[in-house]
Amino acid sequence: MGGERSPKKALSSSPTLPAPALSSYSRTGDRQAATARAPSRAASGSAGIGCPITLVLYDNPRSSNALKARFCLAECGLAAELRTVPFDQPRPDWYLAVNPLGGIPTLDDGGFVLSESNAILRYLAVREGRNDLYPTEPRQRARVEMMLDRWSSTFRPAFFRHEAAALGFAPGKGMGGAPPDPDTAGRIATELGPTLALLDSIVDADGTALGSFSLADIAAAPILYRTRHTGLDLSGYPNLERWRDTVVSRPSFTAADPVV
Ligand SMILES: N[C@@H](CCC(=O)N[C@@H](CS)C(=O)NCC(=O)O)C(=O)O
Repeated sequence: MGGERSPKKALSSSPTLPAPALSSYSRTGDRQAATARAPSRAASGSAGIGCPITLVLYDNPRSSNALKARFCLAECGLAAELRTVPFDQPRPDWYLAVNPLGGIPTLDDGGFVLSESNAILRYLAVREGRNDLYPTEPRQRARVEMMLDRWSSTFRPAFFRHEAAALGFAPGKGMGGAPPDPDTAGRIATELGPTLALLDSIVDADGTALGSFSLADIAAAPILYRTRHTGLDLSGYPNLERWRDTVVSRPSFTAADPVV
């Protein structure tokens, strides 16, 4: 909790790709301050010799949707500058100029600006030719799409109810922005039983959503990770618990600097 992270953390490598080099650009959310405080590596626009940074992620350490994007960047071995957008509402004008809807995250790839975290995941996978994450074969791709949609429409909102009570959510402040309410969290955990059982019944038994690691796992990982901090007990749901433990154990997830 608390959203603290190293401003210039060297991130560990993904299993199959060179070390990603995400670097925090600023936590102020103010462009001028960001420029003034940018770590030299980010300010020089370079992730290393011969490896220029072209990607900018408008980010917040405590945003689960931004963590999805950071996880995907790390999984793809991509370097990016991270520019912190404050949770406070209304969003600053400089960010509304980037994303008029104000949601976090947004990716800027050399002037191509893209918001909506799932769109960012799809774009990065296609950009990097990661057919393992986002298959080109129509039926395999459709299964990933189905899981992404199911997650967004059914399961993520269910988990959110519990997170909001357990961690204390305030609109415009995010998780941790309000006092936790353990009694309500306990009641909601009980209510979530059938939904957790349903999710347990549809995810693969191998520790991934669909039988091999894909964008569906990247999209769910931040919320699965949060259950380790909210006290939501998954021990009665073996596939779900294995899914969480497998996905959040990936080096690329650690490299994405998860913050609850
Ligand atoms: N559909 C958008 C949602 C973006 C979104 O709502 N992000 C959160 C942070 S995780 C946010 O900006 N919340 C507003 C707030 O908490 O003030 C996406 O997937 O990128």
